[in-house]
Amino acid sequence: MSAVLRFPPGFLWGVSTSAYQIEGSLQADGRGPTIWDRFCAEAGRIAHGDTAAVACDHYRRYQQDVALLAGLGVGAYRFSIAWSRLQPEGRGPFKREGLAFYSRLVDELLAQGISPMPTLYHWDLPQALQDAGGWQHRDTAARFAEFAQGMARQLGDRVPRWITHNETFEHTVLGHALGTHAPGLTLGLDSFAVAHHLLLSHGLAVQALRAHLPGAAQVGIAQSMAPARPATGRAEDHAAAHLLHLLQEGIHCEPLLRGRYPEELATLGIDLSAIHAGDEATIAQRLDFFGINYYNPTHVQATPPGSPVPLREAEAPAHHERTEMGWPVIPQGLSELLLGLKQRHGDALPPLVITENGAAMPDALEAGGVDDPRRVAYLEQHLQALRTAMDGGVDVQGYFVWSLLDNFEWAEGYRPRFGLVHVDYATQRRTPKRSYHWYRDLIAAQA
Ligand code: IFM
Repeated sequence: MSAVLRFPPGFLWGVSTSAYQIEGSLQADGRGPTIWDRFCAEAGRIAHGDTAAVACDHYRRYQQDVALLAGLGVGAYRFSIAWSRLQPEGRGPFKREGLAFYSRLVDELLAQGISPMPTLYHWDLPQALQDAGGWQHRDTAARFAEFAQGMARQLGDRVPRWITHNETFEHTVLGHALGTHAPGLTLGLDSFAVAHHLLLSHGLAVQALRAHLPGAAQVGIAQSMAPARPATGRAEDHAAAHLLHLLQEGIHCEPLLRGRYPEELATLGIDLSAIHAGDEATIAQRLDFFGINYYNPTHVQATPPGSPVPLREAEAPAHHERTEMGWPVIPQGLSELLLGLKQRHGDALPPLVITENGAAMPDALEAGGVDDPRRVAYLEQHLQALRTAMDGGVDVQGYFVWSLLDNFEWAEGYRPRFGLVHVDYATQRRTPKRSYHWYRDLIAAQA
């Protein structure tokens, strides 16, 4: 183990998953339909017509998956709770069966000495709430706070760390601005109301959680963050990169940390009328930790004048290695991001946790095993970059690999494999990859 991969005592090692990507059993125990069920049923939305109907069958095989977590030796497991298993229509009394599932999962984790870290919303809105206006509608924020309160009441005695949302930027942009994710809306910059209501719901949920959790419980959010890089030296591409920074960190980070959207937003012609008096203060609840999901910097190009959206993602320079998602491998982007956040936000920045980092690689199951040296190299290089940022004064308290299992990668279906554990979808057989053993050894060596 190289010295650079030594982390402070108490550093939290984990892995992440999300409900829709692994659970399957979409009809079980009275679960209500979600926007992703509807989206997957629409022709042409998901690669190869894949659906999450079975996924990793985790709903029925969770004990086996907790055993895999125990074998890894992780201190914590980040999973998400499927809102529509508790409230099939997004409101009303909680279903006993849904509660029983997450309660059993939490107990199983605790029995193995693994700290449960649930995310309350990882993109799977109950369809009934979408039918009532979804995140464009302010009332959805209040519904989410009620859901958070119910979960705190039910699991608060056993769950020490809570995450409200996963990646409000991606959910806004892919789901509501560009339409490549559920619910498939193409609102462009008019999707700002969605972003605002997601952030507002976060603030309301933090209040609801704190009102019902023991004092020591920690509450945070997991946001996708990436340095925005101009694709060329052209002034318009620099302006596009600045705009992306504003749309991502400006909207999805600044109000959380500073209680204000950037003033520059008003100059973009975005309709900001969704912001009511007092909302920004509600959004800026104190955070015990700020979760960062990092994969790669975004290279940005301006689109021609008159285009429906003012910028687009460009190819990264050709010399970068690429993952199966086509994403460039740029570990220094992580240290640049973290040091930049520290510089821009100073003491307003809570302790950070890397809530997702990982790579889809061309894994093959051969002779009963999966040799994935490129994933090992990816993780090792990103941990080195993390160490660089920590040595530079950034307070990072944990690191979670995306993902424990190969799983349903949204619009990309099952082709990209992100797991430390290979899943044979025909048999549901789990095979730990070389990266699983590598991560296990890394965690053990820290102890
Ligand atoms: O699979 C997703 C996850 O749901 C959210 N963050 C990025 C991952 C990889 O695309």
